[in-house]
Amino acid sequence: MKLVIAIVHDEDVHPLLEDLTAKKFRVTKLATTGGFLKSGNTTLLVGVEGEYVDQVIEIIKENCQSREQMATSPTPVSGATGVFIPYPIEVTVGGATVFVVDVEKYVKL
Ligand code: 2BA
Repeated sequence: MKLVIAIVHDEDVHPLLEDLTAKKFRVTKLATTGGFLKSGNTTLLVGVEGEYVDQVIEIIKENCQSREQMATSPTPVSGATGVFIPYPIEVTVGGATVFVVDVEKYVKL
């Protein structure tokens, strides 16, 4: 068995969950926060047999778009006055960040 861990944009979650559950995949949704932007995103856990991993990734791909998002630079630049001025930067977030890991044991009690 494999565990697909997908970090996705909050705006993509609803249709993605609909699609996964309609195809009978079991999903757990976690509210998470990206370390770089420090804004909310969503992490989905999907436990599946190995043969279904590609299908899950395909469904994630179909439902998740990449977006341009503004952030404040984590390393402010120093101006001529020596004052540190944070400046806005644009980053491309997603479609999705996906990890696939082996599940050593799966038990339902
Ligand atoms: P964040 O850490 O908030 O990152 C948001 C976006 O900022 C990233 O989009 C990337 O475009 C940019 N970014 C991140 N770290 C950067 C850095 N050190 N320098 C310049 N730009 C940087 P994505 O790559 O699509 O990642 C979206 C979210 O997925 C991340 O949110 C994070 O929550 C998660 N993620 C991505 N890669 C990960 C990894 N290797 N391990 C754990 N979580 C990861």
